[in-house]
Amino acid sequence: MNKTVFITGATAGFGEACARKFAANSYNVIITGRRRDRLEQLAAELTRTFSVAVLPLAFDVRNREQVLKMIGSLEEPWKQIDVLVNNAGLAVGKDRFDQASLDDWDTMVDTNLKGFAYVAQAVAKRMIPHKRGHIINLGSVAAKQVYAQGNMYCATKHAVEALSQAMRIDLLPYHIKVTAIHPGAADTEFSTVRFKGDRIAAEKVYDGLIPLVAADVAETIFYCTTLPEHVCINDLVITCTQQADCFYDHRE
Ligand code: NDP
Ligand code: 8X3
Repeated sequence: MNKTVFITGATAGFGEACARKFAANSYNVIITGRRRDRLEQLAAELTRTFSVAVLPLAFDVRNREQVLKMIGSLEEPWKQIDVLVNNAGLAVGKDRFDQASLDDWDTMVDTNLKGFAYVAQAVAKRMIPHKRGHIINLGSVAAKQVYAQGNMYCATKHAVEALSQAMRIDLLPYHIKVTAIHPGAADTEFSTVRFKGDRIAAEKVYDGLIPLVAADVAETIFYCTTLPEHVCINDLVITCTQQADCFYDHRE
């Protein structure tokens, strides 16, 4: 029987690439995000290309009731989730601490921290009765270091790091693996969202770099799910070869 993966943020970037990678490897996929049209297009493509079952679910991870309803009401054959890719997230703005918008901060906390935790808990509850499962959380190099004007984004990603450790400890009795993946600069819609549609500012982030692309991160995430039952990659940092961490890169 095919396994099932539940992916948040599947309308773009890492989540979309994960949907393709897992479907190509015969997983049935639950794809989620707010943009319903993109979910429907992707669902049609995956069904056609890979002959797997696909369930598109449009919801906002910030809405606790929606998260609980969507995940709590899954029926056969979607009830048993083998892998969660807990990926939906964003940076909004890149401003000094004293100048940053409180609305931007709220959006990041509500999405990257609270929404992230709501989804993880709801899916963990589905995994617990089966005493198996794999939760893959998207952190960032910003979970490891704090850079100038990264304030609240870095704080939410440090929280992802902390909550990944917390999940790993508390879910030990249920044989649930918890992997935190921490990418560096990756060319997705991330920077366009961060700079609120300013394409020039977004493109500057990758100037002189051959950055990661979404498929690189999806390959790595998928690899983590292929290890034997008794082996878990707990924490993994992945950057492009020209980037060492948040502070050092070599642009040509
Ligand atoms: P993208 O902007 O390309 O994709 C983000 C995804 O998150 C979209 O599918 C979006 O869907 C979804 N999303 C955002 N807000 C919500 C919400 N409130 N409810 C539901 N879904 C939401 O970014 P990436 O793929 O690059 O980023 C994915 C994750 O990886 C994020 O957590 C990000 O912080 C992290 N990351 C990114 C890096 C990068 O350089 N790109 C590096 C390190 C980590 P929709 O808008 O349809 O809701
Ligand atoms: C995204 C990577 O360096 O912009 O998490 O924070 S960075």
